[in-house]
Amino acid sequence: MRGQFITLEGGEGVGKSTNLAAVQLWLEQRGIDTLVTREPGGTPLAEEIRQLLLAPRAESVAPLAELLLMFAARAQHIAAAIEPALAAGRWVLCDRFGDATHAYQGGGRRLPTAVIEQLQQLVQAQLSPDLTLLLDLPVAEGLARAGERGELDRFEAEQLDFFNRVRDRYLQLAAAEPQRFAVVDASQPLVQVQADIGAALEQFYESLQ
Ligand code: Z5A
Repeated sequence: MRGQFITLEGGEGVGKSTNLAAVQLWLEQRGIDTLVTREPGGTPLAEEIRQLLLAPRAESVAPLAELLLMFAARAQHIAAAIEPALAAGRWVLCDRFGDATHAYQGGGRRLPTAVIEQLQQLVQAQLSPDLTLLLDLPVAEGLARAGERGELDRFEAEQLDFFNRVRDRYLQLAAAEPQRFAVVDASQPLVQVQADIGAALEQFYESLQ
């Protein structure tokens, strides 16, 4: 049987990395063989593209060039890692996926949705997450948390307005597909965030039985 595809999404500093480990543990405790991966990245070539995308640089990057690089990395990730895992019955847990493109390149960079959807159709075809955990946090709180980490990458160096557009777009995506998204209030203490994530996973798991 084909595996399930779970993604973790959210804006800057919402706690994706922190909670990814908790989701992984939840899956392991149920004996579910899982590929844990991330975007952009997840294969050697896609990780090289990630470095190109995140590196601060003097040359300004055209939004369309950024979008095409995101989808180039995704095409490789799907072909070399995600699809083979799902086809083999493994679950895939991915730190960011296509919703991040709508939020960052669509919301943040203001690229038209129709352009993103065209590339999505080409690269992802029918592939869509079965469950998306969206960690939601006011932008200022996320930036304060992330700010404690030191040097900023090319996205982290963006302005408040950019991150507000990213958050708004994520919430719009979640409202449009409530059956796929579980929105978790990431401003709560970590223990409560993880309890809410556990409840969403439990509900999803039971829906498959
Ligand atoms: N990007 C894009 O533009 N388009 C796309 O299609 C895709 C990606 C796929 C890299 O992503 C960039 O790629 C990303 C969007 C773009 N840029 N940005 N921004 P990334 O996922 O690698 O980068 P990131 O968003 O900066 O994630 P991160 O660095 O891993 O941060 P995080 O996972 O959200 O946060 P964290 O490191 O787990 O937590 C931050 C701090 O908060 C840390 O000190 C924690 O201990 C603390 N924390 C976590 N939870 C709590 C709670 N509940 N209370 C208090 N403190 C907490």
